[in-house]
Amino acid sequence: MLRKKKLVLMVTILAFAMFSVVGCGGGDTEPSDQAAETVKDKFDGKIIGIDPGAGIMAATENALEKYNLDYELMEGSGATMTATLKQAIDNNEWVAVTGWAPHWKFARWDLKFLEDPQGVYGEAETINTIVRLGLKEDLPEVYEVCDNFRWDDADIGSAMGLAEDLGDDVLAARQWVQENPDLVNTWLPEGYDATEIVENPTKETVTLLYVEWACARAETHVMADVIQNIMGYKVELLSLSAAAMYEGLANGQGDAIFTAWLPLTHGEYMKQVGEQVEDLGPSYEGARIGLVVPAYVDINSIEEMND
Ligand code: PBE
Repeated sequence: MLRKKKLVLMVTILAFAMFSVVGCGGGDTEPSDQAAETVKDKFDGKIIGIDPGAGIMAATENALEKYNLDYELMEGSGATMTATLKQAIDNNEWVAVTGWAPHWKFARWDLKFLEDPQGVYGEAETINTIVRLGLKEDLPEVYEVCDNFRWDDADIGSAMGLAEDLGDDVLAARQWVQENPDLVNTWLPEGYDATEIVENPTKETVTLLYVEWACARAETHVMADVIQNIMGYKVELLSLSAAAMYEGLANGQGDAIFTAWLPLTHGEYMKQVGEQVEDLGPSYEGARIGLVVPAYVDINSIEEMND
């Protein structure tokens, strides 16, 4: 009898305790800042950007306007963007970055693009190879290999992954070319073989322009390796801002670029250089830009960033 009474009492105490923990009884047991935390608070009011000349930065300014987002777009670089992403993921915090595919970050972390119902970031794009006028006449074999350059998601993914793992773009490109002779042979002009290395390149100097974006680094260093170590040309690599890259190609200071994202991301730059360059078409199809967040962030659309 006594035991039963004790049990009833305990159940009552337990029920009361649970009731107050859940907090149905009123707001004063809830920490007020947690209740008020908005999506914007969770993102700390920031979108982590990259270099100001990148097309994705202009597209994101556009997104801020179209979706009426009161966020600060932070400038940085591809490297600071991935460092911030890593830090947030290590701390299980929310973070929104200007992100694009192909990129090694999708293999390293579980990430997602936020939906873009207004289509500010466009559809799937192609990554094109663009050369200076006159390259065809001056260096026909170099023009030919640039024109033949084509690879898919697995190819560029492994090239970017190697560069990230080795921390050295030149060594990574050499290793990638060594590991993919069949594909490289489909790019080479007649008479060359991807497994035959030129020890001392003596032919003309070829100048390749690029920006420090992970994909552009991989494309450019792989092509530099092919043109130099298999075809025997001297290769000069120039790392520039996006604007300087397009200007340099248009005024003939550079011979080729491998990172023209079209039609949207570099649409403005291409309009500016107009007929002063030659577009050799896509090396890659299905590229994409947008806002990228860790998969655990529980919103799915850019529209929800205002909640
Ligand atoms: N990206 C990578 C570039 C093009 C290649 C998407 C960062 C840009 O936004 O211009």
